[in-house]
Amino acid sequence: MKSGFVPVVGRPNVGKSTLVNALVGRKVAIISSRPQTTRNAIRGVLTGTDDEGRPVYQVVFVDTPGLHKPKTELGNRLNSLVYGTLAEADAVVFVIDATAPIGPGDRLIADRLRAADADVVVAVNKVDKAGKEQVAAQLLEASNWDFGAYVPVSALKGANLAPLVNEVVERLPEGPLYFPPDMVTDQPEEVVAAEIIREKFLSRLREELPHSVAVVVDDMYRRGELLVVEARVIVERDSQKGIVIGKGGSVLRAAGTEAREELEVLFGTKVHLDLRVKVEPDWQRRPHLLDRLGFRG
Ligand SMILES: Nc1nc2c(ncn2[C@@H]2O[C@H](COP(=O)(O)OP(=O)(O)OP(=O)(O)O)[C@@H](O)[C@H]2O)c(=O)[nH]1
Ligand SMILES: [Mg+2]
Repeated sequence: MKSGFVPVVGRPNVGKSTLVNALVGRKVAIISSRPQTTRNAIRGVLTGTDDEGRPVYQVVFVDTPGLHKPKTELGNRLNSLVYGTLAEADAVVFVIDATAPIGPGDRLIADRLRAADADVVVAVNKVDKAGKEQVAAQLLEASNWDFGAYVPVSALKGANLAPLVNEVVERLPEGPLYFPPDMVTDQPEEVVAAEIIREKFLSRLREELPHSVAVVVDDMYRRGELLVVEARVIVERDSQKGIVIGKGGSVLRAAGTEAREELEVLFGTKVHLDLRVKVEPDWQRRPHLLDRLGFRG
């Protein structure tokens, strides 16, 4: 059976997480229109089966943070995390955005992938939003990199994903089932819950603020019919605390309600979400706080 680990890499906001979710058929990673949404390596497992339901291949996609010019210690750690995933890669999906010109950021990643000797499939994403000529020009320019395959896709519409999967599976070695066939992600429930909560704040916050927000779930436990989720929303400054809470608590309430509703569907139970906002000055720059928040150096 063909199986292996396949990091999905690219610049921020090109649609890596949307693509991984579409490939595995479930939301394993949160999405936002803000760059630098993803902050860890998230495994999304796709197990292909034959007519009798027997596994015939298994791709462990690894969604990764967008590669960017780091401005903080967090940024440094996220970039090294991505490059670290290349060490265990059997193939790599390199995502570029069909609606934006190929830039120095994309070229830098292409160079790093070549240096790592990775077996690369380039996914030209967002073709639903790009003109035919734009897509053709993009494919032509990207083909200069001389990677293994180039597949235009729309992660959002789920278009042309089968050819992408075929190109990936073709590149995998013979290997074992790394995960049970029905398992889609190996993220702990606390992490999934924290990410869903963070997602609800990202879309409500402007400019640099989304980067300043982290969410930690401290406890999850049953109380009668209820699943109680205790979480902290961490920001970097007092002024941000006000924004995250909103006028009369409006932002906190709206984000909290939306998060609770999604958690209820996900866990199949009524949820009580206990959200507190806490200021940790400059947490993105402070190594010991990053350690505590789970961002390994
Ligand atoms: N039109 C269109 N939009 C897309 C597509 N894929 C992703 N998007 C949008 O692009 C934005 C970024 O998507 P993400 O999946 O969060 O991008 P990402 O590459 O994971 O971003 P980071 O985690 O920040 O690196 C969101 O607003 C998505 O809805 C696509 O195929 N078509
Ligand atoms: Mg992402």
